[in-house]
Amino acid sequence: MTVNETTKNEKRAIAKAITLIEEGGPQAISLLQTIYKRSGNSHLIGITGPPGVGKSTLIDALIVEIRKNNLKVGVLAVDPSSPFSGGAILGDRIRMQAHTLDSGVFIRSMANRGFAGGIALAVHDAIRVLEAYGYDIIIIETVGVGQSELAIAKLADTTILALMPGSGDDIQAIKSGIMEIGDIFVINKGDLPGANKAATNILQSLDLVQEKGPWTPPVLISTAQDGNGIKELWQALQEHFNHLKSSNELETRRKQRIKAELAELVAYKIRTSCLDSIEHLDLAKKLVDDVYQRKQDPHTAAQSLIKLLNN
Ligand SMILES: Nc1nc2c(ncn2[C@@H]2O[C@H](COP(=O)(O)OP(=O)(O)O)[C@@H](O)[C@H]2O)c(=O)[nH]1
Ligand SMILES: [Mg+2]
Repeated sequence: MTVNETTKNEKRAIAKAITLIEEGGPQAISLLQTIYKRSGNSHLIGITGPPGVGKSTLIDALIVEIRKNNLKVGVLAVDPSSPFSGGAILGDRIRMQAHTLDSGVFIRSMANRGFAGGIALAVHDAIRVLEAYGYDIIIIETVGVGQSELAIAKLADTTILALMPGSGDDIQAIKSGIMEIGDIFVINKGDLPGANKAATNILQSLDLVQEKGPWTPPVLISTAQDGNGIKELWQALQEHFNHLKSSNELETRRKQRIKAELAELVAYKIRTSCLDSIEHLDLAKKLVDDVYQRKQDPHTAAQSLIKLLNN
């Protein structure tokens, strides 16, 4: 087999694995059981921010920088806010297509359609597949500033918050409480007027919202289209990862993620089995009737249902 074929086969296997994960079900779980031990060795980078600020373009440029260092890089583009945004996602893929011939680059879009356990859980698992295949750097692109984006942003070791000048994004970010999640701030479209002003705004508000710690989030200005500021961004990403590793922060963050994931998984499983019992178990159906007929209040019935589920 030629190197090219090996690469093709590997990428095909990864794509298939991620599809299995998206579909959910027992096959996905047995796959994850097999690969889990080999995962956990990558630098997970989240990049989030409003649509149109240039996140995909930044990633595109970062890939070039990362490949110069001969590291393998995987990209998961997640769009949880718009289930019908096939067009935008396709746009991402076309732009990044130049990289798809490169053996060290894997790019995949994950849209938010019908993931039984929520998209964050599926992304967790997709990351593990890339990790198991030796991808050193994994970049997760998410859109917007909503709750599900926050959940995904928290999947990363390092989170980049990308904004652009003149759009009021900086003010919006400050108001909506997402400043806290940024480890690195990038004002992209540095070629447009107001980039310095936006950077100053961010710097000033960082003083207010983030506790002073051993890591001071840098605020960078980039022009992703021309590749300007990308070297500095890559540098900052490495510095942040080194900081995480040399302090206990990497372990703390990763354990925090495991806690959140376990809680999420357990909640999902209990919810599923609860809904199933309510539909099918006579004792549970009787509880529903009792609540309806005002013989029991929902709180008491819920306690009884928990006991029922535990049996
Ligand atoms: N002027 C300017 N436009 C840019 C820059 N980077 C990206 N763009 C453009 O901004 C638009 C949105 O970029 P995209 O990467 O898709 O943004 P995303 O939605 O955040 O992923 C595209 O038309 C890009 O070509 C930049 O540095 N300067
Ligand atoms: Mg994009």
